[in-house]
Amino acid sequence: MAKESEKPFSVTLDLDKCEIFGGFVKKLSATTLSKLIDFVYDRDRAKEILKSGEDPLIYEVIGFETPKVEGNLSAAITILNPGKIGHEYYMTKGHFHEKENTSEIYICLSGRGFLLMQNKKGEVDVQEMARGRVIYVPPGWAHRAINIGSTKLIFLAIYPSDAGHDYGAIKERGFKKIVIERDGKPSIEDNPRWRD
Ligand code: PAN
Ligand code: ZN
Repeated sequence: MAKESEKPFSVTLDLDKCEIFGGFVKKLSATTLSKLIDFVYDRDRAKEILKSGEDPLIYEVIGFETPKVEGNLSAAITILNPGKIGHEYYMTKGHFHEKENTSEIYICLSGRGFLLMQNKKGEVDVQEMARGRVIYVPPGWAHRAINIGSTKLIFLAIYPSDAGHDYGAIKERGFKKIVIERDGKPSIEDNPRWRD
């Protein structure tokens, strides 16, 4: 078989089942609560859940990654489960791209959510995620998906293969905003842990 990206290839994205398979597709990561704990707001609650012996699966990423050289693109779906840690909805860690001048496209396939974005100037943007929404993440904007619904939030991300994922800043400071359930509804609020 030819190496990824040396030759054209195709895979299947089942738009009804929201599954991707074939060719170079593989599971790229699985994130359980123990891997997400440094990114959540209510770490005491997260510790309680972990102490009870549970380490729930929060999300999985499945797709193909071509070699990390300029000009290549990769594509992966993220399956983000519904749920909360305390009042905070399940979410991805969120990251800046290591290579600053790289953008990304998110195509939502199923579920309901928000894509929370923030740049280094501290500007924040939130886009709604629902089947059929296509969201552009410009260069320099960190991005985190949040599942505010009761079903899986599934989206396809297409990104430069050499973009790289920088989780450091988000791990340290989080985003300026958190998304929590208040009075039974999603609410975008200031992150009390945020420091300028
Ligand atoms: C996505 C994300 C994926 C998981 O493919 O990597 O949704 O989120 P975290 O990487 O923040 O854990 C993407 O944005 N790629 O660049
Ligand atoms: Zn990204």
